Amino acid sequence: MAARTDLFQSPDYYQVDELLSEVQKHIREAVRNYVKREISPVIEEYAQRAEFPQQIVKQLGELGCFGPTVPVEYGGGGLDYISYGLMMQELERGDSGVRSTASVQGSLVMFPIYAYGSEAQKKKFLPKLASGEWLGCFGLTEPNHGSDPSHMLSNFKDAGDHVILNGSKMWISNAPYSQVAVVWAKDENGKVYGLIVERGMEGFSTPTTHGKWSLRASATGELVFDNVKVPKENILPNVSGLKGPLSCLSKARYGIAWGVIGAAMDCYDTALQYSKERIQFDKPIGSFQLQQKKLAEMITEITKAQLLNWRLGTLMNENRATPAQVSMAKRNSCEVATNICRDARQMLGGMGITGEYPVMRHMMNLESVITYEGTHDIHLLITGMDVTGFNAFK
Ligand code: TGC
Ligand code: FAD
Repeated sequence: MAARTDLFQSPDYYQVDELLSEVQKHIREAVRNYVKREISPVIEEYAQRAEFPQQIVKQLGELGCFGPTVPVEYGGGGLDYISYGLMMQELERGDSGVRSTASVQGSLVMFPIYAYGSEAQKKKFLPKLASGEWLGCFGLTEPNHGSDPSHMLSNFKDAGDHVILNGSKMWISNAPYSQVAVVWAKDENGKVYGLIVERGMEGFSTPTTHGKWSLRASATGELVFDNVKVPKENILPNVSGLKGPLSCLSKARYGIAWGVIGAAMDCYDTALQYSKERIQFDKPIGSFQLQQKKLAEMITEITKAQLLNWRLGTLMNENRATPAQVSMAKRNSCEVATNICRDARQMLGGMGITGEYPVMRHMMNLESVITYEGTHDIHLLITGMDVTGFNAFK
């Protein structure tokens, strides 16, 4: 398959660009150019082969996509949340797996070490994670506890200067290539803590998950802990309880809300161009009302989501965004993006199922994104509980 030339033109129907600062636009441009240069030409091949493009780890570190909101003194970017959102939008415009690599590293590995770690932990881990020298992963989900992590079985017991960790985690992005895993497990009193588990610790393994039809260019695996000796200095000292992992998820879900709109923008742009070039019944298919309805609805939903994301970013910058607001944006963006990618695929007819165009890859990726970081149903129930005060989970 020939390398794809990326001719993406970003839709901005309501001049949302005018809401962005020059710095934010500059950051977006840098990431967009990186995606055009390094991701779009090769990502389809990696996805077809179900292979993780390992070179992106260093590249994303150099570009500043790991921990952009972490302070500069720890190797982060010291940037605001809208800049972070724009980065995720551009990366996911390339591929959800690329954005996944960045959002796991920044929001799920660097953020908890920064927010809840000791000074020694921050100094040891953050600069290497920020630069891409090390890759990290986040272990919360277990084989029998996905939406309900409160019943997790992974546990550790006190053994003097270290603890003994047992259990397993499933569906862990980046796991097979990670040097570091932030793992959530219960102590002897059933209280949840975060542990930094390092590759090479005896009894720790990360088997790869095979056979995915989605996120094929992202590496997914298990984390298996068989009496792993974890030094006590690797326990995050400043958080306990489920709010530790859940607060990380709020940061990552925010990034996803922006990210999937990037994928939707790519599908819209592809379908729009195709509709002007593809002739049937002696006319471009874009001149038929049914195809125009799809395009009109796509650009309407993209524009609404861009504005919602921008407003949420403003609230994040002011430290006023609630987890329920983040859930609403994650859910809305995933729904909108999933529908847009499906419609775009239909507009491309038979060509829509091939790797000549990015649409089917985005469409399949989004089936994971609408499921991870809290399923579509879970986010609906979070909104439902927020507005009614009634908990419908249990
Ligand atoms: P609940 O009693 O509601 O909450 C326990 C404590 O946590 C607090 N909290 C939050 N804090 C910060 N941010 C949030 N989003 C929070 N949500 C809850 C809460 O206030 C409470 O604090 P405290 O002080 O009272 O103890 O917990 P619950 O057991 O009833 O569960 C609630 C529920 C179902 C919403 C939650 O468990 C949930 O969100 N489940 C979904 C699980 C999930 O999202 N897993 C994601 C795994 S990671 C992943 O998918 C990575 S994919 C990465 C990629 O490749 O991009
Ligand atoms: P389940 O929780 O078993 O849910 C099955 C169905 O039941 C869903 O439709 C759900 O909405 C519904 N359901 C569950 N509870 C309720 C309820 N109370 N009311 C109504 N409906 C309900 N996890 C990590 O920890 N780290 C990672 O890096 C990570 N990466 C991932 C990468 C990929 C590619 C995938 C697919 C998953 C990843 N996950 C990761 C796991 C992901 O977060 C979980 O898959 C997700 O939280 C759902 O859990 P589950 O798959 O066990 O589904």
